[in-house]
Amino acid sequence: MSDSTEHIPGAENPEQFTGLSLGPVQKSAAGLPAIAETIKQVVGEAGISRGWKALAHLNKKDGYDCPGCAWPDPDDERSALGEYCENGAKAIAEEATLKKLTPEFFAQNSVSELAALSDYEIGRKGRIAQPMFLPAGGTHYEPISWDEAFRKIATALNKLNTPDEAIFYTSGRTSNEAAFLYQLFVRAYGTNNLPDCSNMCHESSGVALGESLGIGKGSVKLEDFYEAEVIIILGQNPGTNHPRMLTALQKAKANGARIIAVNPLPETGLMRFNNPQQLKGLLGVATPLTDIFLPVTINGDMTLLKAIEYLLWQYEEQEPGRVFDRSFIEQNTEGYEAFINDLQAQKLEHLSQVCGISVPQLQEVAGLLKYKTKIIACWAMGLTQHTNAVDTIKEIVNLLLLKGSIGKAGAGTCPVRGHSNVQGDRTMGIYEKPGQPLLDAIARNFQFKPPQHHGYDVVEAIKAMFGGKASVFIAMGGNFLSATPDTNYTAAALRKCALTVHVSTKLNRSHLVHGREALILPTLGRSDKDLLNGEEQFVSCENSMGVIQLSKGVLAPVSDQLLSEPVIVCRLAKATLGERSTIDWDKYLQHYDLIRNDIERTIPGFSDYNKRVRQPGGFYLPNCNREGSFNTASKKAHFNIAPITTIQLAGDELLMMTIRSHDQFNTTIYGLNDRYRGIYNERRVILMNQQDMEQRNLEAGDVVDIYNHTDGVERVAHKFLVVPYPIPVRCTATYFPETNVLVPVNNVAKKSNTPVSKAVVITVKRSL
Ligand SMILES: Nc1nc2c(c(=O)[nH]1)N[C@H]1C(S)=C(S)[C@@H](COP(=O)(O)OP(=O)(O)OC[C@H]3O[C@@H](n4cnc5c(=O)[nH]c(N)nc54)[C@H](O)[C@@H]3O)O[C@H]1N2
Ligand SMILES: Nc1nc2c(c(=O)[nH]1)N[C@H]1C(S)=C(S)[C@@H](COP(=O)(O)OP(=O)(O)OC[C@H]3O[C@@H](n4cnc5c(=O)[nH]c(N)nc54)[C@H](O)[C@@H]3O)O[C@H]1N2
Ligand SMILES: [Mo]
Repeated sequence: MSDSTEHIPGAENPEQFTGLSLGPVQKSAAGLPAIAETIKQVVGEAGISRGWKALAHLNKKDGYDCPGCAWPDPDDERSALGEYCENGAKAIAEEATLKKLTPEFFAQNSVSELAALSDYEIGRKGRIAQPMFLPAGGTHYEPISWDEAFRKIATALNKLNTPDEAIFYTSGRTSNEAAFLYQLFVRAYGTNNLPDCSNMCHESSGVALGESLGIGKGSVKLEDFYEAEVIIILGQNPGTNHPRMLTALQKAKANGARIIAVNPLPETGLMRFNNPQQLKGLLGVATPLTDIFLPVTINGDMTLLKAIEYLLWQYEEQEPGRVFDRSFIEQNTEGYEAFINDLQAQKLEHLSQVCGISVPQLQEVAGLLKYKTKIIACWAMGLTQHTNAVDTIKEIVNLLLLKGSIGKAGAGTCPVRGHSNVQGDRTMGIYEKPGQPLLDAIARNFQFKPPQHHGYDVVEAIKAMFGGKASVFIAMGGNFLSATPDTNYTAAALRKCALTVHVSTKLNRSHLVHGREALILPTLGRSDKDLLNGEEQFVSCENSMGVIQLSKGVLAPVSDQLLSEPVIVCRLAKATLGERSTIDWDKYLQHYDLIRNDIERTIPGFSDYNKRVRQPGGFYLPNCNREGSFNTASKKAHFNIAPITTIQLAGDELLMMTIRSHDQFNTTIYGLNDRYRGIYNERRVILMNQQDMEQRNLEAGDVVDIYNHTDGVERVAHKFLVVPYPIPVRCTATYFPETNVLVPVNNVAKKSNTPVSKAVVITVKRSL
């Protein structure tokens, strides 16, 4: 047994705090501090000339796609100052760093020593610079050649009783080209076990939109923001997680749009914005953004939406045909009558109580929406990571359908995606439940019969490993251990594997909580120059609004040992499938254009891929909703009727949402500050309402342990500092991933199977 297996997996049981200091919640987002932070981060990690080069090419039409979020770039003019934001720059700094992990580093630091570091410290160590192998029983990773690494994986895969005993995870940074080859290899090998980060992210959106509207993607384009009359933002913190969205919101406001924000927290970025790319913003003149802020209770959104619909229906009764878009409803939808019958039976007072928004405030919202027809609804993790997430998102659709707000300019659905190519990976077939058209296209084009039965999603994959049904785990990026729920359970699951393999840019905790043997395969990041046979290559990505764009790295890789993701997949496929492969992997190793040719033949919407992807700004994929049609079985959009569900809290229980601070990208921790929320130099905090603190005799800075007891299992996150915060009563917030140890693996959203990371039932106790 390696000594690392004695370690508890997370940074969840620290010996000491880093030194919390509290300041005021910031009044506006971005401005000069954001620029200062950008420069500090990038120059600090990459040096001046490399850092400047990295920033100069970020999100330019001939540059590379930001590895930060999936927010789109403007189709027309791109800012001369650069189409990036503070947090995009942090993502670049993280990747462009000149620090690297040499074999000496791994020789000096045992796995268990590294596991004792915090996530922040682990990330600071630098880029992985050569393939590394941890032998069974070993205490230190050792260098290994690429050929030997591929041979080991191939041997492990070919030894399994069935291909379904292997799991192939994908995070959302993987390019279209790499993702397409990866799913092709996995299916040729014989399984659909392709869980991805989407399972924990916007899966609920995909399911809800697919069932209601016939396409699992959003319908709006960036330009729609500039024409919208009302923009509703639910469960999303754009100031931190999609900062360039603030520019779009600012422009929308200038054109007369009104903004409604629905969030338990008064997130700074939703309130006011100092555009750092405008002189006014630099001088500190902020644009107010939100017109109506609704501090909904955690998981109160569906009730809130129903209350708004109820009021709109009352207005419609008073002025028939003026509030609802009757002709849109008649032509394009089904289920309206039944929906209205159900709505009529609701009690406004009750709805108001459940969602925590007063009747007058609800009336204000309904009054604003009454005669408006161009409405955009945006949402992210605050809606998707709940038990009733799919129904809540369908409730958004209900509202938009009533108003005829889908398929016209200035209106529509806008699930704001997370990872920069998470949407593209799905388009390329990274999906454990592939549709028949994809499987048929693969069979036709590649002369093998792909497996037809569904594979494991993330939660099923964890359980399969735990239960001994899967024993080889391969990850194309990401940090599975830290991103998934129930950290201790997941750790036990990974440790039962015979082999865990990570294709990674940076060291993370998933390398340190491993199978009997483990491999780390270093890969090029988005900003790295990718040379194949002496020729520079580019890859392509799909942003949140369905635009396919090329991405070409510009920086010299930190080591000549890094391989690109497409090359890694090809070599792994050759090693594993050998003679039995019907796919010409060597072809793809000549030029990525040849991968794109095969994508074009297999995936709809990519005609003339190689030509169109080279056009400045790329091209839009087809989107039926945008074009005013609905690809459901009946060709109509569906009204959905769902019951109001409330989470019953016993005596001293509270609800906890796990959220992102301003200084992190998912499990990558850039720093210890959450500037906008006024929380500095500490991540182990729990944000609580003053009233809940008083009831428990707690004061700011007191140390508590946090418990969850779902399914009779005691889960504890030790030692968190109490921070009083404007958050609804009985609601609390902590940072992901420190509290993933509390998220029960069995508590998942209905239909999408997404872990419920935003409504964890907890109790807090003063730490002894
Ligand atoms: N800088 C940076 N950018 C990122 C990321 C990052 O970590 N850092 N992550 C990327 C990824 S993968 C994703 S998915 C996105 C995530 O982007 P977000 O979804 O904005 O991320 P979260 O921090 O999870 O924030 C959820 C928001 O929902 C609110 N919320 C929580 N529960 C509820 C609820 O029940 N109802 C309502 N109405 N609101 C609720 C929280 O207060 C918070 O403001 O960002 C992407 N971009
Ligand atoms: N409690 C709680 N849990 C959550 C969430 C939450 O809100 N609350 N959010 C969920 C969401 S929305 C998501 S998307 C998941 C994220 O889950 P993941 O995508 O698995 O996690 P990340 O932290 O984004 O992965 C970071 C790692 O990816 C690797 N990496 C970075 N760039 C590249 C690259 O270009 N190529 C390769 N091969 N590797 C790269 C680096 O080694 C880095 O350590 O977490 C989910 N987990
Ligand atoms: Mo995400």
